[in-house]
Amino acid sequence: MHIQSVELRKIELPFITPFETSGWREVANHAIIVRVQAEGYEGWGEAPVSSGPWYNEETQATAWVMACEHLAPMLLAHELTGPEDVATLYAHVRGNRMAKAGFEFAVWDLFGRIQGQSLSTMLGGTRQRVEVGVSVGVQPDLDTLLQVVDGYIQAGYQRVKLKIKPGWDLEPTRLVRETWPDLRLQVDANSIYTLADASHLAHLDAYDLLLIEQPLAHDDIVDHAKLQRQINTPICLDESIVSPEHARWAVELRACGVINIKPSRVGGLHAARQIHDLAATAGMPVWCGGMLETGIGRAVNVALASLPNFSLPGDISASERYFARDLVQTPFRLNPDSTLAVLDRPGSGIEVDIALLEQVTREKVILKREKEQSSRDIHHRGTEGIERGH
Ligand code: OSB
Ligand code: MG
Repeated sequence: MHIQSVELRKIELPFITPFETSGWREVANHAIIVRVQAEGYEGWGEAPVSSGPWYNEETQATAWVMACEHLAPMLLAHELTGPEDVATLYAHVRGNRMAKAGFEFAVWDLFGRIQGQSLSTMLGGTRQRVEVGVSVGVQPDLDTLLQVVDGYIQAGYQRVKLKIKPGWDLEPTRLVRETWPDLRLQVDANSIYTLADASHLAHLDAYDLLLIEQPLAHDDIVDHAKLQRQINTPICLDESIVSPEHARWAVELRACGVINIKPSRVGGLHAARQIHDLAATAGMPVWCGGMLETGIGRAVNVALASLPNFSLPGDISASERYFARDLVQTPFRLNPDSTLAVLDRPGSGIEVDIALLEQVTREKVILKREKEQSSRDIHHRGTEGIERGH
C-alpha cells in the first residue's frame, strides 16, 4: 500500500492549568498532528513535542522540520505492508523519536481502520479497561497541593504522582502520605538530582512510594544503578529509556525496578511493545507514561496499556484533567474504579473534532504522493486563502 497524502499541523491547545515540573512549565499542548490517507481511509497520530527542549531534545519546531523534510517524504515514497514497516523505514534516521512516532501512530491507526481491528487487538492487548492515575505538577505551596490532590481523589483517581524538585520533595511527599495513608503514591524528579543527593533521596523511603521516577540525568543509566543500591524505593526510568537497547542495558545494570513506557519517547508502538516484552521476560513491571497528549495520542497510550505487563497505573488521565475541550468527539472519562475504557473501534478508535482542530492549528502542510514525487501546499494561519505550492 502507498500513503497518498500526509497532512501535518502545528497545534496549540491550552491546558486548563499550567503544568510545572522540576525544570520547566507547560501552558499548552504544542504537538504536531499527523493525518495520513490511503485507500479511502485515514489515520491520525500525535507527536507530543513541546515548545522547548526541556523533556528531551525535540521541540515543535525541530519535529516540524524533520517531518516536512525527511519523515513525510520517506513515508510517501515507500510501499507499506503493515504498520511495522514504519519502524524499519525510519531505523536509519537518528533520534527524533517523537516526530517519528507521530507518523508511526498514524499508520497503525490507518491499518486498523482498513482491517477493522482495534489498536489494542493489533498490539496484543488483553484488557478492556486500564488502571490510571494522575500526575500532579509542582504547586505554589503545600495548602494548594493538598487541595489539588484532594480534587483528583474526589474525581476518582486512586494513584497520584507528585512532581518533585529540591525544596519541593520530602515535605510535600510526607504531607500527602500523612493525609492519605493508603493512597498509591509515587514521585517524579525529571532528572533534577545527582548521585550526591543519594542520602537525601533515601529519606523518601519512609513514605511507602510505588517508585521514584527519573531522579538523575536524562541520559544516565550507570548512576541510577549506583543510586538504586542506596535506596529501597524502586527507581523507575523515564527519560533514559529511549529504545529497547536502553531498556536492556537498564535491566542488565539493575538501574531500575520499573520502566515507564511512553511510546512517543521510544519512536513508536513497535519499540514500545519490544520494551514491554523484554521487561516481562526480565520480571520487571512497566506502566504507560504520558506527555499531556490530546485525545489523539491518549488513545494510543490507552491501547498500549492494555498489554499484560502494564501492571501499574498509567499517567493517562481523563480529557477534562487537561483540556476544556479535547480534540476528539468523545472525551476520555474516568470510571469510578480509576480506569479508562480501552476503545474497541477500528484503529485508535477516536474521531477527531475537526472544527476544534482547525481552531487550534497554527500551521498546516499537505504533502501528496504524485506518482514518484510529492508536492506540497502550505497554509499559514492568519493569512487565510493564501496557498503556496512548491
Ligand atoms: O515526566 O512523566 C513526565 C508531562 C510532560 C512531560 C513529562 C512528564 C509529564 C507528566 C504528565 O508527568 C503525564 C500526563 O498526564 O500526560
Ligand atoms: Mg517522568
